[in-house]
Amino acid sequence: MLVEDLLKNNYLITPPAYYLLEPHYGESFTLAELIKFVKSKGTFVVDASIVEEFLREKGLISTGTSSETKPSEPLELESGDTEIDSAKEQRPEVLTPDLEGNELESPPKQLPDEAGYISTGTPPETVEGSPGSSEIESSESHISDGGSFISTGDVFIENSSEMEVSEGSLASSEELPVETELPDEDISDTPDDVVETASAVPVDENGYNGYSEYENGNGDTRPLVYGDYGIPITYVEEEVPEENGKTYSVYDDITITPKEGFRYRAAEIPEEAEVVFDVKNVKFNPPKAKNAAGKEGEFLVSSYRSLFRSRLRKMRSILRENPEIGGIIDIGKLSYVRSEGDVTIVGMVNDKRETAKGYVLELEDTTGRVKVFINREREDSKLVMNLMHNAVIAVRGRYSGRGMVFADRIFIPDVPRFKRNKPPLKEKVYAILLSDIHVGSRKFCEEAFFKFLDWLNGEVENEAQAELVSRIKYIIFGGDVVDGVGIYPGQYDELAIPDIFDQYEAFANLLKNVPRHIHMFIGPGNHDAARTALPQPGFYEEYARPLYKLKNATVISNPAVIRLHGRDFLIAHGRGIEDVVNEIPNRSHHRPAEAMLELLKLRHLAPTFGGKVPIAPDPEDLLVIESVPDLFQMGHVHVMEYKMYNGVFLINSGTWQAQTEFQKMVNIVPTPARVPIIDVETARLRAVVSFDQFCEGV
Ligand code: D5M
Ligand code: ZN
Ligand code: FE
Repeated sequence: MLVEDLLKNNYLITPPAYYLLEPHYGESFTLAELIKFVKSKGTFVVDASIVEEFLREKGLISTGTSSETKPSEPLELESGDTEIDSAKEQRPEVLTPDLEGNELESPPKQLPDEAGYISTGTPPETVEGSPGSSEIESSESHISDGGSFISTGDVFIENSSEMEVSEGSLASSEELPVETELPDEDISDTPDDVVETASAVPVDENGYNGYSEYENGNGDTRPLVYGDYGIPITYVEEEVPEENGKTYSVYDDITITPKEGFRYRAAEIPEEAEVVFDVKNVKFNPPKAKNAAGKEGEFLVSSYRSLFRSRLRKMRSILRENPEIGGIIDIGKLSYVRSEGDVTIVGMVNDKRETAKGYVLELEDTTGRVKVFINREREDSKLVMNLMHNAVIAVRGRYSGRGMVFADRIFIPDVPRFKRNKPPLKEKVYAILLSDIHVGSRKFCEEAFFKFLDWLNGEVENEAQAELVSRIKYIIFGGDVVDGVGIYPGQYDELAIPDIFDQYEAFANLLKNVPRHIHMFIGPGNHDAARTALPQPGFYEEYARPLYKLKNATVISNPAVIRLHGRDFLIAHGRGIEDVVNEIPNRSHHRPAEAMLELLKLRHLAPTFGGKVPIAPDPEDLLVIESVPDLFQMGHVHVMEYKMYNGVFLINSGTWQAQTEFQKMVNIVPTPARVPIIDVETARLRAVVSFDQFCEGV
């Protein structure tokens, strides 16, 4: 009711906010009051922090609640609410590389022409100008460099400029509902439970059952229903299900087989694939309660404590690989240090604050806490902006004796700059990276996915494409394979398949059409039937059984590391990106590869506790990027982008879901139906094949 009332007024509410507000709704505040308050905050997304403030102002909760639940909220460096930021944000411009110049920026997503879009059917051409395209060695003339885009089906090309689509969505986002005047009747308390009560109206002693008939003017008679307040309302007949009991397809009738005579080189190349890291395979030593009466809370505290220790231990050994970092001293032993000598400490960033002259950090290790000051004049102070809460860093400086270290150096874990020379492969073999398929959503790009399956089955348009398809041996799915149920308020109305079992059935039925010699690796995301907190061990078997039954698929955890022909692919769904966007200035959902780089440099997939991303109290921190991968894939933000950094290829794989109503409101402009193809030997992009012209107006 609260959700619908807000939606009617173009306001959104997050699930945590909903649970905070719901008990008070209709009793202690009115909808109008709430909307007025939210509007005064300049946003239309009702989130937990706004609700807490609102409830505090109304005296419904005591002050201090939020500081208890969010111990590590950024203080002065807080960059404000992401939702508002992204809502106001215009299309991102192409930023120039800010790193050591050995990185590669992918083309801006909405400019296919500049990116070297190859349209098939007409003679293929390569458009130069993809920044850093020289980074990717091209061995073929046309679908060569990292920026190549192959668009299939040129028929659709002329009238399907991506530009128009994105401009359209921008234009609509300019009329954000923030400015909308609220018509009075919208916020009046309408009896919206009328329909339910009407259907349950009992027959009274006069034989009156609340129903009468009315003529709708077309000669069509329908029962007239009186609601609670005697107000006549229209009786809406339930949809009559089709024969099989479903009004939707789960694709069980779709069979695509390889085109006759199509030769798959990949079928002849021996598979070399191994899941080298999977959360499911990690054996934990669960913490022991002191006695049989040990409370759940005791386990939790104890688990988080071991998680913290585990993170510190892992990060410390990563930091130790840096030859610049010498002997590390425990924070608890700082007071024994002779003053004025240099010390190096390693700790978790609990807090960061900007002061007039620089920054103050609070670092914690297992022995204690200390404040660290770094002057703005110091080169390394620039690193502070990009430090996320609960990341682990090393600091070198003088200990003042007053509980403060004056730092001259800050070391982030980072990735060393060296070439990882791997033996060449005898034969070219390719891997496709996908994520965020969202099967079951009305916005799932069904037709584009069918075309993709046709393509995999040899329905290609030229020799270059045939070469690509022929050598595809692996497909990796990085989560959100289905849209799920109950993920966000109002989702039900956007579902084509409202049943989670059927969503997995449908996805598996689609995957049955992937040629058998292609090995698929499928991991979960936040929309999947899986543990919501990170890491996610896999899909709940009960729900995703059809996936487990697929002959040529392996379910992986989120995160996981897959070794393909000796190259390590780190796969994670990517919720950590949300925290990056929240905490680091100038990072946005529109530029996921940049955000991924921040995580890679901090060597953690989701460092922040108590932020947007729930972290499970596992006794070991499995989200630390312990060894440097050759390729790092994430999804989640629905935008394809890639980048190179110190020998690691970072890529966000985009989505197969067109823009949802929710995304429209928060100005998330997806890049659906793109297929990035990775050359396994180099672990770099070989080509991007786009099916997006089949995904318009979904
Ligand atoms: O995420 C799709 C995109 O939507 C991604 O950019 C995150 C964003 N998203 C998802 N949920 C929220 C909420 N509650 N607030 C703000 N932004 C959100 P997906 O996981 O596919 O739904
Ligand atoms: Zn998604
Ligand atoms: Fe997601």
